Amino acid sequence: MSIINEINEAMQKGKAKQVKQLIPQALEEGIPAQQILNEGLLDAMSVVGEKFKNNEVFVPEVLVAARAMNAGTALLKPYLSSEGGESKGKACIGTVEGDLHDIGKNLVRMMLEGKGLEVIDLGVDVTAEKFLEAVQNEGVQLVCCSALLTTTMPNMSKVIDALKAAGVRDSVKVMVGGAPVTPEFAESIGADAYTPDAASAANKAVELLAG
Ligand code: B1M
Repeated sequence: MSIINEINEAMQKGKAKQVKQLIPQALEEGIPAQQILNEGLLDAMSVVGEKFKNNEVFVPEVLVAARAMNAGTALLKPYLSSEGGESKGKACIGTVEGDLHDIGKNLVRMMLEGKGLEVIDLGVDVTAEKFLEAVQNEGVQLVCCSALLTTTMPNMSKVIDALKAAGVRDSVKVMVGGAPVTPEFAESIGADAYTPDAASAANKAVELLAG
């Protein structure tokens, strides 16, 4: 079995320790970090997601897979985040109120940092007020909201409303994303940008801050 398949299998089984052992080996073999992320970790998480949808696995299994995923992405971070240097701007990122999914959000943060942005990670279940505080108190220029549930997606709109009510909407850019989010939804709530994945989010962030 190839090492990528071994990572994929360990990931699906939620074996974080094994994932952490295999990733450095794969890197040593010269496999690019992006390939390990896509084929080893993200593909495995899609399989877990499909099984979850079909009631073949349940929350505990998904949770251990998520832990393995976060452990794996942490190891890949130095290889994915390459640009560094002087800060290109300040962003905050969080998963919106009511939503505890953080894997995608963490990947987006990692890619933004890789593009040289300073990023304040507000975590999960972040209220509109917390996003607003980051803008008012931390000098944030870009607000990034992630949502994975159709039920929490509308809370992105609350973030924009809070920025408007406080009179700071025009001084920041707002980006939204996450599996259920669409470009139409982003436009309907008045976000500045929607991107479908972490890499395009990072490119868009640089573009928005430069503009
Ligand atoms: Co949940 N869950 N979950 N879950 N979970 C989904 C999202 C679901 C689609 C599964 C399913 O039914 N097939 C479903 C949502 C259905 C819906 O709303 N339509 C669901 C559900 C129902 C639930 C619970 C309600 C289950 C329950 O309790 N009965 C519950 C809700 C808890 C809560 O949030 N309040 C729940 C709980 C959990 C766990 C805690 C067990 C765990 C999360 C652990 C964690 O994150 N630390 C979990 C997981 C892991 C999933 C699945 C399996 C995987 C999500 C994931 O991490 N994907 C998911 C099924 C699936 O997606 N196939 C599912 C990998 C990740 C890299 O992708 O987050 O999409 P994603 O991020 C991508 C892009 O979307 C984008 O870039 C990322 C990388 O390229 N992106 C952005 C994300 N944010 C962005 C922001 C941007 C730009 C791009 O700009 C700012």
